[in-house]
Parts: sequence; structure tokens; C-alpha cells
Amino acid sequence: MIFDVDSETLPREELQALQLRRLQVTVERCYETVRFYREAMDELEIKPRHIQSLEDVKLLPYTKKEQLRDNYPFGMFAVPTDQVIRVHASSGTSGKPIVVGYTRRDIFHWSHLVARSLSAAGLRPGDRLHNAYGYGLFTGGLGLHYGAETLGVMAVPMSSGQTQRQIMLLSDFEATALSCTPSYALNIAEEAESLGIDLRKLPLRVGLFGAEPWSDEMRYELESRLHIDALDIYGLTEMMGPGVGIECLEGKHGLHLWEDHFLIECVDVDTGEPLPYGEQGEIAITSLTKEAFPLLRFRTRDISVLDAAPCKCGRTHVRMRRVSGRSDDMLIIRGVNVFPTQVEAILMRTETLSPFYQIEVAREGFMDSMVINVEASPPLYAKGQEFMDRVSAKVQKDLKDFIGVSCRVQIHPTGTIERSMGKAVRVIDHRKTASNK
Ligand code: DLL
Repeated sequence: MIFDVDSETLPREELQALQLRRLQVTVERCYETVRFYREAMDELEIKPRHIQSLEDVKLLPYTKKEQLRDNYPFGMFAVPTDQVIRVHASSGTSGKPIVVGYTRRDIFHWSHLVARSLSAAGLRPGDRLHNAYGYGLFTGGLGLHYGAETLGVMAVPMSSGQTQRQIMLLSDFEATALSCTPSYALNIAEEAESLGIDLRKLPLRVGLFGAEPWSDEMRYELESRLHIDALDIYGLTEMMGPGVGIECLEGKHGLHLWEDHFLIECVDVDTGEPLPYGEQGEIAITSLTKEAFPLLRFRTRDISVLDAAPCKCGRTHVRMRRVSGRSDDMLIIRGVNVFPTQVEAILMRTETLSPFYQIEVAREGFMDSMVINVEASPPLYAKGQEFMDRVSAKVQKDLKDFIGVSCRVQIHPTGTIERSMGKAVRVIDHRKTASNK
């Protein structure tokens, strides 16, 4: 069953005609009501009437995160604040966050798109969603919550933390779906195992994991430890929050991005030139229905590939390959580009290692160095140092062969790497801290 069958299976020509109408309205709204856009478009000598086809999106200015930050807190709002019924904010670790606003209609659309996403993941009225995304300014908690209610699913507003209590309630309330970051799901699985609770015996059927990059190897790990289908859900505060796209249960390969509400481009990270389907680049998104916080060509910094091939589920919306990482999280180690998810995939193919890891990067003299700290599985640790040395040598070789970078792999006892409650910190880059001093 498809929740919103007319919109989700719209033939592409009709979908594009709808996108164009909505793009024209959005551009008009931005130009008339947001000073930043009026100035940016005037500078390019572009008026709303110049947008006559979807191709014309290329005429519009990009929007970058820094520009949103410069307009803190409400400078990018396209409606008077008395029409804004909710705000959220990005989790910026330093400086001011990016604040986004929603009108009543925005909240309606967001709830609807999350309901659509949950439905694509196989949820139906009668299901119970244990929602362990954080509630608050972060969009994960309330975003999933409203979507569940809209679909008619019971929402359990757990938020993150208190892992033992989460496990008790997951089991007592007989949740059929779990939503949280993949790293927190792993934390829950590990804690349950240490308490002797077998989560695989619960009615839990599906996991909605996102808000951070993760690998297919992590998917297999979570699927086998929790006995569920683990699906990838994508979104970002600037566009509304979770529910911009999701993998469907049938395809489980690429995330459908809801193109009736978002115009998706993939662009060259350096030049900003639009790229054809199938090429890897940065995802840029234009909102098509948002009232309070419309954005034109927002540069997400997320690196992926778009795929327009039809999906066996029948949905016609373009699919985005699992995000490999953010352009600003990409490590450049002695000239080689490395995403933490690539390292994750190799660590997780090594059975004797546990899936908890952190990457440390530093500069030694003129050379970058990368150390991968990873935990041993208890049986590996019990085998002693010599055996662990052999495993780390093997992983070092795999990393060199598959990613092309030499690094040191340090294996630690179980439980020594920090567990995540939300978005995991995968990289500690001492080069950045050193240059900030
Ligand atoms: O993380 C919204 C969200 C909540 C998405 C719950 C999914 C589930 P932000 O905190 O603004 O919003 O972070 C957005 O997180 O640009 C990506 O870099 C990353 N991200 C989000 N989903 C995924 C995913 C929420 N499925 C930023 N895979 C985005 C990889 C993801 N990265």
C-alpha cells in the first residue's frame, strides 16, 4: 500500500510540471519577501518571471549554510513571525545555530511527508513507534512524532538517553518500529545483550535510522542483532527535518526523495556545476512548498549520487544513494580522500572487531597520520595481544588496498570507545584543533 499513491507514483512529466508551478511560486515568494534573495537575484539580474522551465533553476543563486547563519535568527523568514507556529534549530557545536520556522501549513506538510516515509518503510496504523531521536530544537524527535500520529501509528516519545529504560519500554510496550541514529541503535543492541535481553524476540520489525552517515555493513549488523529491516531515513533541519527521503521496504536501495516538495540537484562540490544522474556530487535542494523558510538551491554538503531508474515499489520519485558523508567530514589524508563510512565498512567486514570505532587524524611533521581506534569483540580480546596484532595488520592492509591510505589500527578492549546517544562523533581531527590555537 502506498500512503499517498497519486503523488508518489505521478508520471515524471506530470511530476515535473507540478515542480515547475511550485518552483515559480517559491521563487516569487523568496524574491518578494526575503531580503537576502532579492539582493542575490538582483545581483544576478534574475527576476521571478525568468523561471520558465525546470532547467532555469540554474539561473538562481545557491544558498549556503554560512548565509543562513549570517541571518540569525529570523532574517530568512518569508512570513511575519506571528504566522510562525514552531521553530527548530541546527545543532551547530560552535557559534550561533541556524534557526528555521514553520507555518501551520509547513507543519502539516512535514507531518504528511514523514507519514509518507513511515508508510514506505512498511508502517501501518496499529504499529507502535519507539522514537529515540532527541526531542527539542533538534528536528528528529518531533518530526518523527508528528509523522507517526498523522499515519495513525502509536508514537512513544522516548527521546535519547537512559538506555536501560529504553530497553524496558521497547519490550513492555511491544514496539514494532524503532527510530534513532544507527549509532544509538547499536548502543541499544549492545546494552540489551549485556542485560541478557534478546531484542530479536520482540515484535520489533523495522528500524528508521538516519541523521548521520552509515554503511551497508552497519545495516547488516543492526538487522542481525535486532532482527529487523533497517532502513535509511534522510533529512536536514534547513529543509524541515527528517522525511525529505527514505528507502522503501521493497527496494532497500537508494532513498526516494519526495520530489513533489523538493527540487533535487546534484552539483560539483568545487564548481557548483549541475551534474547528470549517476555522477557523484553534492546534493542541492530547493524547497517547493515551504512558506516560512523557503530555500533556493541549498547546498547540503551531503555527497551522493542520484538515480532516476524506476523502483520496483512503483514510486516515481528519484532515488539518492546512501549519503557517503558530508563534504566537510571528508578527510584528506596525504592527498587521499577518505569518508569515515568507508573505514566503517572495512572494520565491520572484520568479524572479530566490534562495530565501535573512532578515527583520529593528526599531523606528524609534514605528514598526516590516521589512527583508527576500534574495539575487539570479547572473544578476540581474550585471545591476547599477539592475535590482535595480526588482526590489526590485516585491517591495515585492507584499508590500504580498498581506500588507498596507510594508517594505524589500534584495537582496544570492549567498552572503551565512547557510546553515542545521538549523532556519533566519528572523527577527532587534531590538525583542526592545532590550527585553531
Ligand atoms: O539530522 C534530521 C534527521 C533527523 C534526519 C532524524 C533523519 C532522521 P540535522 O541535524 O540538520 O537534521 O542534520 C542534517 O545530517 O545534512 C546529513 O549530513 C546528515 N544526515 C541526515 N540524515 C542522514 C542519512 C537531521 N540518512 C545532516 N544519512 C544532513 C547520512 C544523514 N547522513
